[in-house]
Amino acid sequence: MNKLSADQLSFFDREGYLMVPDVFCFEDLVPLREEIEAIIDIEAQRLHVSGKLNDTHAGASFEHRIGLIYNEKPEAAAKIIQAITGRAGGGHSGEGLFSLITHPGLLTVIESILGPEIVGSSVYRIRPKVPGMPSGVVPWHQDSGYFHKHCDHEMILTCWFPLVDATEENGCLQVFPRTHQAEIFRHHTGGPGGYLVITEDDMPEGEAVTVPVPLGGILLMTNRTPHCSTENLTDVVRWSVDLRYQSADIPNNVGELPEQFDPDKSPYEIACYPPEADFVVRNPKDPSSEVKNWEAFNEIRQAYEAIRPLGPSRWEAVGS
Ligand SMILES: O=C(O)CCC(=O)C(=O)O
Repeated sequence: MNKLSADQLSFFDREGYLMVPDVFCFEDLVPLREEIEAIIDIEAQRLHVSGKLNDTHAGASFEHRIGLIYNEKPEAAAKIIQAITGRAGGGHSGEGLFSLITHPGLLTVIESILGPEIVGSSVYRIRPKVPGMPSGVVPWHQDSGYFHKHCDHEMILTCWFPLVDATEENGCLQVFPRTHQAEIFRHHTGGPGGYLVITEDDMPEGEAVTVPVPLGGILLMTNRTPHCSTENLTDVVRWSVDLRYQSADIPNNVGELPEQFDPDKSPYEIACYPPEADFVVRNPKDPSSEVKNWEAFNEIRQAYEAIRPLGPSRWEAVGS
């Protein structure tokens, strides 16, 4: 994979987003798909044995299985999804995911925007948008709404990619272009699905753009690009991953254990999102600082899964 071209970079700077096709080949995505399938299988069997699920839909494809389970028993599907996403969304730290986070072609694209010293930013998510499941629909927000205010003017690059083709029909993302140079819009807690939301009154004027992403492609966005995702109107589960990267000089918790978190430090020394672990993925100046293997990545992520430092709390509830 090449670096982004001058045209791609100027599109990203102007619009606040960029879709890049063919970053991954299908084989790159297979290990993560298989990891997810294995968790679904174990959890479905467990629920079946305890009488909480009649049919494990063992023969169904990756694209359909959790949707079929949801149709039969929504609570069983929710339990299985939690086994994949963990306590708060970023709990999976398998080798297949690590190989995508550190994929050399992807990091070359990321480097075009952030420079050569790249930190894997703490918030990543694996999302199944199951047809009919309300929590799959994510309302308008800027990712910075979730981060500490002192990081509002830093660049935390979101890299969103699907594990199946993401189309308008199955609920790909919509972005609000050319608004990422503005301040953070007001958000509220308790939006649809329990997410943060920019309510209609606080949304900027203009037109949203729907961004389908074919399998293998990625959607890049800034942390100040408003975006949302719409309902899945198909019978295919729109599995996706959103990763984030930042340059090494932005506040982070690299090298800090969760029990060492000190909320009284000067704000600029506190990571943009303290509850989960940041980790170095590329640093040509100091290669020894990179998280080189999956075991080290897994260890640091699971330490934060066990003990989650306090996160930002900067918005009021909807209706308050
Ligand atoms: O995948 C989705 O539906 C929403 C993703 C999103 O909002 C994000 O990556 O910040």
